[in-house]
Amino acid sequence: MRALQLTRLQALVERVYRMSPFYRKLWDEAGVKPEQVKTLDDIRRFPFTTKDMLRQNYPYGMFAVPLSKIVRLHASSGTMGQSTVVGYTRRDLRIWADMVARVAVQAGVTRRDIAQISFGYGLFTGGFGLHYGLERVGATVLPVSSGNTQRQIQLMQDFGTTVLVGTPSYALHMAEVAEEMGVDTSKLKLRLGLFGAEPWTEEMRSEIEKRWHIKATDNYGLSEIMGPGVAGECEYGGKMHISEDHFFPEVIDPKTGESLPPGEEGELVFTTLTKEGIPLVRYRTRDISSLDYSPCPCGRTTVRMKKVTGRSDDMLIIRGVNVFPSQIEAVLMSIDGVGPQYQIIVDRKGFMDDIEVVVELSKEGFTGSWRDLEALENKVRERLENALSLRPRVKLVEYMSLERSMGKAKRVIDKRRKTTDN
Ligand code: DLL
Repeated sequence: MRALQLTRLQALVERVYRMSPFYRKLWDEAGVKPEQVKTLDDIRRFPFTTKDMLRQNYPYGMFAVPLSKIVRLHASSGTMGQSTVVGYTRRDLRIWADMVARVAVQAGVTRRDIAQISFGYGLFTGGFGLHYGLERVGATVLPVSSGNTQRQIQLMQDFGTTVLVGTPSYALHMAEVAEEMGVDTSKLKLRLGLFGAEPWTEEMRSEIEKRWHIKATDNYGLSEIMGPGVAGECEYGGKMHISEDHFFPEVIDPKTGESLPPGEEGELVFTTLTKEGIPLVRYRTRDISSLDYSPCPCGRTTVRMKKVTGRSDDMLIIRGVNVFPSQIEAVLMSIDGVGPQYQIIVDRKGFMDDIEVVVELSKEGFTGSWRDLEALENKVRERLENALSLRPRVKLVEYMSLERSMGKAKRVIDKRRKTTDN
């Protein structure tokens, strides 16, 4: 693997230097040359690539092939500022499908499966990415896209869907709708879920598994690097195997940029070893994870990454305390009576940061007694206070009153910032 990565890395930096005016300028200014890559560690001499650089070069400034060689464009999702555009050559698309196929097979998909894709089809990479990868496996693909939830559940019953593919938050919403429709989820053929595109906690995984009677697996990717297909869990779960023959991973200290040793948590950085359309060298993902090179019981030898619990930039700093939305989610999911739907609203009152957690009662959560409601609210507040070292305001709201998302859930509203970016 190391030898393969080095050969690919050397070819990559040489090609990028030749074909990309952006990288030539960046590397000339940093005083680095492709010939300096003699070992894998030499990659550390090269400057990082950031999302801002992609934005500044919108739309095609980072492409390393002429547009005539690009056969597909996608764009990053969820940004309120300038979005970023990615282009794929025919070869990029073939490798992409192979990489998503790996993720699917690792999770347990076979050609006998019927896979319902509930990711949006469009500029977002989720729908098309999973689509071609699952076809590559030979599974029967049901390209439903996101939305129209009742119909999704109808199709699931009619066609005998065995694998559900989408965001974890949408999977949970679909379960609620199934329940409302009176569908007994234990009677469905569904057995496996491939979920990704947003952070989710172990508690949320258990909830999805319980409600759908399936095994829920995690997979990770980002449009800039390719889309889905960068990493995914195997049958042992927990950590995700990275396809490191195509995506070379590093973990750095997000503050200093220093490389961190295996096992230490920091920001994930990827170099695309084989990509043609828009190759990236040392792309900073902002995602927080760590790398594990120890052998996996499944027998695959690729490095594994820890589940991404947050981004270095979704960390909220509230009155000086660092808070990750995932910490709040874990607390809420551990309390009976409140559901998995919540929102975190951060604002500034005068000079003070103010945090409010709005959480929905579960269907059975409202007993009809105000006293019970008050007790539940106090319990939520106390548990959050213990977990966060911070006293948030808590507001319980009616079951089904918060807006559901069909794609990535929007959990945080930070009114202190002008724009948000995920
Ligand atoms: O979300 C690609 C994708 C689609 C991955 C479908 C998996 C399944 P973007 O829209 O560019 O691409 O968003 C990428 O989403 O940097 C992470 O912050 C977050 N993310 C993606 N997968 C996971 C995951 C797609 N499994 C950004 N866990 C990334 C946590 C994830 N966060």
